[in-house]
Formats: sequence, structure tokens, C-alpha cells
Amino acid sequence: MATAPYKLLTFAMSHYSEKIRWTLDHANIPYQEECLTPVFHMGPALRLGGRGKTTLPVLQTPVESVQDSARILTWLNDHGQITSLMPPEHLAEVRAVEQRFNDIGKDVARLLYAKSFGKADAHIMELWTDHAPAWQARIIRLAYPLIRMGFKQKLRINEASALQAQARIDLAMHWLEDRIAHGHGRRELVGKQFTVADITAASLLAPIACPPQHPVYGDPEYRKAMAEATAPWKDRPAVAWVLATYEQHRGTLKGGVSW
Ligand SMILES: N[C@@H](CCC(=O)N[C@@H](CS)C(=O)NCC(=O)O)C(=O)O
Repeated sequence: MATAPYKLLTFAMSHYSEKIRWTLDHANIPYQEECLTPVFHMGPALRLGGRGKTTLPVLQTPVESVQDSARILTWLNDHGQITSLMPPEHLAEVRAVEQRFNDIGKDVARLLYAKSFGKADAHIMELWTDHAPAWQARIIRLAYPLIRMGFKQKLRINEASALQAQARIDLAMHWLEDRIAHGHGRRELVGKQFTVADITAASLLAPIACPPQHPVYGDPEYRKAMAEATAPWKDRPAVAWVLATYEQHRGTLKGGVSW
């Protein structure tokens, strides 16, 4: 079997990873996804990213490896791969909307972990180990309390930061709702076509909206585990927009991962 020219390193449950996964799927760019295990991702992310950062996603291309979802979009666009998703006449606005939703990514993670650590640990452990080799899964399970503590520190998770995260997510949702309300019936956030602005907004809010098309957030177990965190937004038009966008545009996951 021919190997795909691109390899996408992700966490299964990462919303920034979903943004790139969706972009590649939508643009029909052949790729192989590899879901890494938290903690064990650091080596590959540091080595391939070459920027002293440990974040995923990282896209390995035939030319070079690119870390960071915004930089990956720039690379794909510069190489002529996603022109219809980044229309030149709207590029500045598309990127501004992308940035707006990138900026709440950490808040979404912070809030979900703040509300589920200590309450849904069994499910979180499962999410972290679902695609892991047996030896890694064993270590994660044994070290879970320590890793959880590390996450809490890294994401600065506490009562006050969770409240602040909730307020910032709320603001982004209000912006989205205002945008749709003034869109004269159009659901696209920029111009008249589907762009990475829509993909970014929908992906970054997906852990809250829980669209059934998403392999992690669509799982009833995930919804149950995150119910307390997601409850305040259940009936919001922004959440309805995310669900409708997934239904209309998400399509098949083509990275070859068995979910
Ligand atoms: N600015 C980055 C943020 C990515 C990010 O925060 N990824 C999280 C997962 S959602 C991550 O890799 N966390 C683990 C780490 O930082 O080591 C992007 O857009 O790709």
C-alpha cells in the first residue's frame, strides 16, 4: 500500500489537532494520523517541532515538519494545498477569526479538566490511553495522579482560572452568535464560503458542543464525563452552530486511525 505523503501527530482528544485533521480531510490531502499518548508525546514534539515546544499537532510533510496549528495552515496555504479554505480575498479576516478561537483553546481545556478531574478520572485515563501501546498505557495508569497534578500546574487550573475561562469562552460564543445573527442567513463566518475560520471555531468549541461526528466528543461516555462543564452552554445558538457545521461539513475522517 502506498504511504501517505503527510503524517499528522495528534492527541485523539485535542481540539487543535481536530482543526488540522478536519482541514486535511476537507481538502482531500492524503495523510496518516498518529495519536500520541500524553507525556510520551514530548520527545517527538520537541524533536520534530524544533522550537523548544511540546505541543501537538505536528504535521510531517515530505519537505519538513511543522508544529502549531496556525503555522501548519500557513504552510499548507503557502504550498497551494488549501486555497479554497483560505480565500486570498478574505485571508486577513479568516486569520483574525482563526486567532480569536485559537485564543480560547486553553480556556476550553482548562475548564473541562477543572470540572472533570477528581470526578471523571476513569474516563480521562481512558482518553489518554486509548491509542497507547500497552506499556505506555500501564505507566499512564500508574502515574495518573502525578500526571494530573502536572496538568493542573501547567494549565493553572483552579477555581478562579476556571471562572475566567468560562467568561472568555462565553465572550467568544457571543461574538459568534452576533456574527451569525448579522450574516443574512449565511452560516459561514467569513465571506460566502466555508473556510478555516469555520473549521477553527467549530473545532475549538467542539469539546463543549459534543458533535456526534467527532470520535471522542461524540461518545456518550465523554458527554457524561463533561456534563457539568458543558451544561451552561447547552442551549446556546453558538453550540447549535457548531453542531450544524459538523453535520454539514465534517465528513469522513481519512487519517486511518481506528476509533
Ligand atoms: N498553539 C498551539 C496549541 C496546541 C496545544 O495547546 N496543544 C495541546 C493539546 S490540545 C498540547 O499539545 N498540549 C501538550 C503540551 O503542551 O505538551 C496550536 O495551535 O497548535
